[in-house]
Amino acid sequence: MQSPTSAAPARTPGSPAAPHPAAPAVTATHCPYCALQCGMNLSAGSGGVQVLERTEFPVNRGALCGKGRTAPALLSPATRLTEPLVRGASGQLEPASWPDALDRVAEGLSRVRTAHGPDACGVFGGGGLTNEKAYALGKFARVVLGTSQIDYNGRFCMSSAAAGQQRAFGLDRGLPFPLADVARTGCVILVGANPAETMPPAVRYLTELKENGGRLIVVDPRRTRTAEQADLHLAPRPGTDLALALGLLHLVVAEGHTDEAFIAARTSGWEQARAVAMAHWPEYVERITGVPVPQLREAVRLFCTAPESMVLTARGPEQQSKGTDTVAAWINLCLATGRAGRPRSGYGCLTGQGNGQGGREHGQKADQLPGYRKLTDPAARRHVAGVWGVDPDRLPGPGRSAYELLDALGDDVRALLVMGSNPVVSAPRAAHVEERIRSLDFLAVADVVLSETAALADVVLPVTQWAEETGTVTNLEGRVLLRRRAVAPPPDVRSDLSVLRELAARLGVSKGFPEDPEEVFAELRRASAGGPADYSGISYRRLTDEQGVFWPCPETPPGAAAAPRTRTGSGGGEAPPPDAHPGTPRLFLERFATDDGRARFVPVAHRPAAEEPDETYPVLLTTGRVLAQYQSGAQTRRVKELNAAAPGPFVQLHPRLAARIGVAEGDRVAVVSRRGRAVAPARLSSGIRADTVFMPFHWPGEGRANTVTNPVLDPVSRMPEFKVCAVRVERAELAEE
Ligand SMILES: Nc1nc2c(c(=O)[nH]1)N[C@H]1C(S)=C(S)[C@@H](COP(=O)(O)OP(=O)(O)OC[C@H]3O[C@@H](n4cnc5c(=O)[nH]c(N)nc54)[C@H](O)[C@@H]3O)O[C@H]1N2
Ligand SMILES: Nc1nc2c(c(=O)[nH]1)N[C@H]1C(S)=C(S)[C@@H](COP(=O)(O)OP(=O)(O)OC[C@H]3O[C@@H](n4cnc5c(=O)[nH]c(N)nc54)[C@H](O)[C@@H]3O)O[C@H]1N2
Ligand code: SF4
Ligand SMILES: [Mo]
Repeated sequence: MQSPTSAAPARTPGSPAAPHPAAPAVTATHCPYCALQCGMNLSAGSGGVQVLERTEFPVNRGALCGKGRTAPALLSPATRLTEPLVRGASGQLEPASWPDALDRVAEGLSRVRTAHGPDACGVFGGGGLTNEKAYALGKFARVVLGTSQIDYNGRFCMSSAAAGQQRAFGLDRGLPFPLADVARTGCVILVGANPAETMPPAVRYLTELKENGGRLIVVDPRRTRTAEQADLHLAPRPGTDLALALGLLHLVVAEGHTDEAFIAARTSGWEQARAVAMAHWPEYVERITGVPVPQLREAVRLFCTAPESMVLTARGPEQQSKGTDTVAAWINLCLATGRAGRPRSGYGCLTGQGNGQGGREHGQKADQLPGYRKLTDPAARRHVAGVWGVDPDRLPGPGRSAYELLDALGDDVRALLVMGSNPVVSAPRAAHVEERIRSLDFLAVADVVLSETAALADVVLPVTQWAEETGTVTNLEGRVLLRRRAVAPPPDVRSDLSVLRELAARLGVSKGFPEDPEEVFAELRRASAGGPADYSGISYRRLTDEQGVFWPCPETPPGAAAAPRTRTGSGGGEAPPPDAHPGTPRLFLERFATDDGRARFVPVAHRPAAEEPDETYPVLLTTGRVLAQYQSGAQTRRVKELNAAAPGPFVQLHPRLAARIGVAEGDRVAVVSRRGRAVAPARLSSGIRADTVFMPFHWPGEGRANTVTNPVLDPVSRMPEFKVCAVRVERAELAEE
């Protein structure tokens, strides 16, 4: 078979002209993994696919982490799926033809729909899917299956930050400013984010911040590689960020750092928020968080004496059963000090997946329609139904959130289509989720590799990936980018868009599911027009010429003057066509996106984590990432270099805790919660609180961290509490004897 890594480049919109046969073609594209969406050049020649620097792309300026550098390994037929698989009479997955496999999926879904109604068919998407795929998947669920039961893994990612920003600002875009602004502010509080491992090329903005005289404060229960670079490291108990932020706000007020003019002119709700914060005395906050009062004072001093400052959160404070309120508390701190809606100041969230931002804007979320519209808004339903050519009354209402959907499998929801996620490894209380998935009447998975979830499917559809297809993604800055096809896929894999088109046709909808991503994007533009995330002024053409366009970017009506240009700084890219809207690198500079234009303080109070330590489960578990593995590991565990760097799970614990339970470096330890038990080698480190252990979640099997995690949900965002649960930690042999 022809190797996809040596295949000729395909001609796609924006790809360079056909190269000289001897010269390897070079295509400017983007990494398949995280939300930074680093620019890279791919050279496809007889020697295979090489990753080359793409220094002119402003976000990473040529730098890549090891995952990006080794990404071409995923293109190899030895790594990835190359043909459809169906479960045969023997119970094994066996190769099948595409028509057969697609027929089986259509039959499986129709059977369940006929027997149990449309809501018995579920769809589970992913924040790694391109905008076009996310859009088509949401449309497929609502128009073809007629189901309300669609959600996606982004619910596990930045949903609390999204909900918090919506409440405070009336709009959520990961960062409301280009990442480059971080280097030009005076002080950054980085809360529960470890970019040194999760977005290494972004660390240079923190380095530049310090070179420019700015200060960095890191809030993390572990002294991470990121925390090591901080001027001040606060190490709270997991699950206490809300109290910490309130304690800081208390000190802001007590020490006279509030910006009364800003509060009066641009916010509402201060009195109530202030009253709650004043009840959170520094000593009380020290008791809850374990952060000493002098450190709280120092943080307030650094944050407030800088002329401008920012708070950036990531999964640490967000993946909690009070993540939305915690984000509100950090936003309150910014608002009270006038650090929002101004140049080089503000609150931002570091989104996670390649299209974590765009993936939540175009309709694969349970309550959303394209353009970040609400499924419950009659005007939004009319607009999108108009674009889709269907009766608005026939669009289903909001469905269940991701964990609730997984929990309902086998009961109310009996068939599932998964596209772009591996919940067997990544969902909370994963043993239960796996058992629910096994109890389905029918499971179809479209994936690039045989993930742990795909391995349970009745039908596995092998699909094309990043470098084999063109599509748009929206990075953590809200910058819409064109990821270009650079190589031809193996002959027997098809795109997700083609899968949806074929399934729609088999289920009786023969129009409205084009396979060409540019055609899908053209429809997405219309569907998003006038919505909060307006993409209507963005085209593949513009994305080819410019270094991304920041939404909102409405289409300027012919003859109308273009909106005034916003200063773009070094993050903005080249000039757009003269009559086009320039996009919006910076939000909220004049007004917030609420009805009255004012940002809203939300009066939030501390509450404990859902599970506090007790005699049986005396230790806290928190979870997260390591540099060389990505998410459920479905992709990166298949890359030799990455596996060598991070070969398996571990339990990070403090030497004092290790001594107490009689564990030495490398011993197998069991981490046991009310949900289950995970076992992995001990890694002793004084860089973690002694009341807390940490496990990365990238592996299946006995070291699967999510066997242990707590699926309790945030009441607003429906985010599970991945970052804190109560556990017992013991030598694995003890329990096995
Ligand atoms: N190498 C790598 N990079 C990735 C990914 C990956 O899987 N691997 N995934 C991508 C995705 S989708 C995402 S969402 C991002 C996530 O990026 P990050 O949010 O940076 O990653 P995490 O490791 O989940 O969590 C960050 C830190 O939160 C800390 N933490 C744990 N509990 C708490 C707490 O209660 N409070 C506070 N303040 N901190 C706490 C952890 O110790 C950890 O160091 O990374 C993206 N980049
Ligand atoms: N304990 C714990 N658990 C967590 C977290 C945590 O911090 N702690 N973090 C959570 C977060 S933030 C996230 S984002 C989730 C992520 O967890 P998952 O949703 O499991 O994410 P991935 O491992 O990236 O899975 C993506 C799957 O889609 C496939 N894929 C990639 N590209 C495509 C494509 O274009 N089309 C299709 N059809 N498939 C594709 C990949 O091969 C892979 O199998 O994990 C969550 N789980
Ligand atoms: S930081 Fe993220 S986008 Fe950049 S190379 Fe690494 S994984 Fe890819
Ligand atoms: Mo994520």
